[in-house]
Amino acid sequence: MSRQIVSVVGGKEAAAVDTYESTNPARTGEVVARVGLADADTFAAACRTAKDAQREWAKVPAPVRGRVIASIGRLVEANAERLARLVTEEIGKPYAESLGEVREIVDTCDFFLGEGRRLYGQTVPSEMPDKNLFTFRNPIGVAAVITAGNFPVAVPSWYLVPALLCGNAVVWKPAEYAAASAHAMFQLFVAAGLPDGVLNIVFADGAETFGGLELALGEGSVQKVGFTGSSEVGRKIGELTGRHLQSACLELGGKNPMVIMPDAELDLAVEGALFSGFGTAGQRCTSLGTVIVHESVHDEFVERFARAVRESRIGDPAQDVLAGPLLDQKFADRYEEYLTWIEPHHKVVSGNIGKITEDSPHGDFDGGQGLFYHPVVVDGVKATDRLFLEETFGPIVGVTTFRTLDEAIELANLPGYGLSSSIYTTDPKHAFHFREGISAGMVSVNNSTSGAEAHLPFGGNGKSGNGSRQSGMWVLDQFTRWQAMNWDHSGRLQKAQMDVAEITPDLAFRLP
Ligand code: UN1
Repeated sequence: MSRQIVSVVGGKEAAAVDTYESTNPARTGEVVARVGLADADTFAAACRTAKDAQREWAKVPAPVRGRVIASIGRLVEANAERLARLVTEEIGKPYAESLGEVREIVDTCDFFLGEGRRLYGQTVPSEMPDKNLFTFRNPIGVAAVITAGNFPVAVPSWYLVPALLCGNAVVWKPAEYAAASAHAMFQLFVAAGLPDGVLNIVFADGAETFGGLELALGEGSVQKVGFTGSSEVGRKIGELTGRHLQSACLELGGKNPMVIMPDAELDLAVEGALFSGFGTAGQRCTSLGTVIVHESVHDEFVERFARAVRESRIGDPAQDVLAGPLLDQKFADRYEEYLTWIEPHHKVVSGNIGKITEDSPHGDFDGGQGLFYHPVVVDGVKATDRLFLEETFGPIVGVTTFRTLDEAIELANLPGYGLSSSIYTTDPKHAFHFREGISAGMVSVNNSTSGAEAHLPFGGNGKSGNGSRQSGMWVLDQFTRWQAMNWDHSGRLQKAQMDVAEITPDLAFRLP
């Protein structure tokens, strides 16, 4: 029996105007949840409810809010297998990865529960006597969080946990094709004791969400937007928030490069390329885009990489497989379009392309009733190719060559994204030279492009984001605003810059 779920605003179920069926991409006939979709007015109303609830939530002492975060972590841990099974069922992520994803929520809670007892401000010396300066971190108000479904619970937790800890209220709009996983996580957060209205979940399509956000920004009931999704939508959200003098935390696409130096350990590089290219069926924003391999090791690398890809296990995500299906039909359709970017000068070295079927199996797997696709390695990619320049969300990796490290760095930066990157080398000089030159927010050395840890800054530059960073202490600047306070206890009006003591130096002094 499939679940029926609807938006929850202020602790109450909200009206739906449409229904969406979230299906299991490994067996597309199976409905995981029937999701009631709300309209723009409901989204805006949720933001007003959040605004009211936020006032009281901000008064709860931060250490007490930290205890709520601790409880969320415990609840998620106690429900880890259930939640991970649901993620696997709904978006087809291999179970081991789903468990890792759930682990990432717990890691995030572990980090922020202590922040409740820090949220440090500063004491700062004044330029005048008998005057004290302080800084305080204030909550921003209401955060509207709009997330993708490839990480249906971990990535939302990067926004939700610090936002709530800092004393904000949240309206969360998850991807509809991952609605059941999101709803389950929402229930765990609420069970930790969050007062009604502090966290609200609204299911809506893109157009209604955008309309609702526009209304809410106009009414002054949203002070921050957290968005994870495509560069195209990110641009629109950035424009909208900018028009209302608010800021967005944008985590967008990637065309993540992996540079392989002639001194690299090739087997390690192959393992890294396999996981970051085809783990999660290539559907991470940190997934590998293009391998940029030194021309002297190109043939050897491509041969080993292609073999590893051909021998990889694809299939039922409940089993021990490298990759399951694509997230949803919408993603499969888009991925099929990327396959049309393969041109006559390219060489597909991995075998078949397209959907895995009885007539086109991957090993002994015939794809069953699911959205399973062949992993594709395209050699001979040129810097002017669409395949090289644009994100191709899904299981396809390009390969190109270089002569000098500077040339490799130029190629790596060329598409204009800047989320993640990787270099395989045994020479520290190369690693640091690469780090300095690469435009990405994240750099891996002898590791895949994906798999960032939950307490490092996560985020991109260029087409990958607006420079905002999630995770760790860095995200605090997204969910708080600094307030500066000065307190003069001299009993007189001391004017800054004017009533300041001066000590006169002898600037003409020189050593004999
Ligand atoms: C994403 O795909 O939006 O580093 C995030 C990684 C994961 C997060 C990916 N921890 O690959």
